[in-house]
Amino acid sequence: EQKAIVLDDAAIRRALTRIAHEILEKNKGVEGLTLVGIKTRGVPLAKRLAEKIAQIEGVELSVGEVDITLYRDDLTKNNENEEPELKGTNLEGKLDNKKVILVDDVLYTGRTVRAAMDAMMDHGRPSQIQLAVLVDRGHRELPIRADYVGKNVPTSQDEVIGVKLQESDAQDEVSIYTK
Ligand code: 3GP
Ligand code: 5GP
Ligand code: MG
Repeated sequence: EQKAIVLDDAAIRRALTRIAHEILEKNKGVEGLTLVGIKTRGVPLAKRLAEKIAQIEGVELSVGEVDITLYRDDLTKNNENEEPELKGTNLEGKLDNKKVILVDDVLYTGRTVRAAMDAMMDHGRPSQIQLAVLVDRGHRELPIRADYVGKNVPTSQDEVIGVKLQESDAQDEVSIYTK
């Protein structure tokens, strides 16, 4: 239960500002872009990136949501293959021919991102999908990588990343715990 802060509120703000600039640089502006947050904490992060991009480019991108409910044995034991389960989305018809920036708080095994990509493909045909995460904690089990990373935090299997965001936790802070 020992805890160290890896990103404080200013560091989170700077990381998101940098990622907003990287998104604009890589895509040469906002043309054809749309943001999709993975619930829960990917959604406020996607909204913050949309705000930053609006401040820089003067264009408000839309922000969609995907709900990937995890049925993993570390959380529940409802699923034999340990794949995250898809739940509702509000993406109907919004992704066709769009370059989607998928946003999540923590990237770990990659199974959540894989499920989110499945969900999006069921709701349209994006021309491209890019991935932005606040923290990459390693331990990938699939060939998935992020295009934009707030901070790489190498973890051991018995460590967990704590993510607090103003919108849900009244505070912005990323920390690392030992279980
Ligand atoms: P989030 O939905 O706000 O992103 O996965 C459900 C929640 O559990 C996530 O919140 C995440 O922050 C939290 N969580 C903490 N540690 C873990 C972990 O090791 N695996 C998963 N899947 N979720 C974790
Ligand atoms: P993955 O599917 O890549 O294993 O895990 C990614 C999802 O699980 C993210 O949406 C994230 O919220 C959650 N997750 C995985 N590991 C952690 C962690 O150490 N801390 C937090 N806060 N979330 C995690
Ligand atoms: Mg998450």
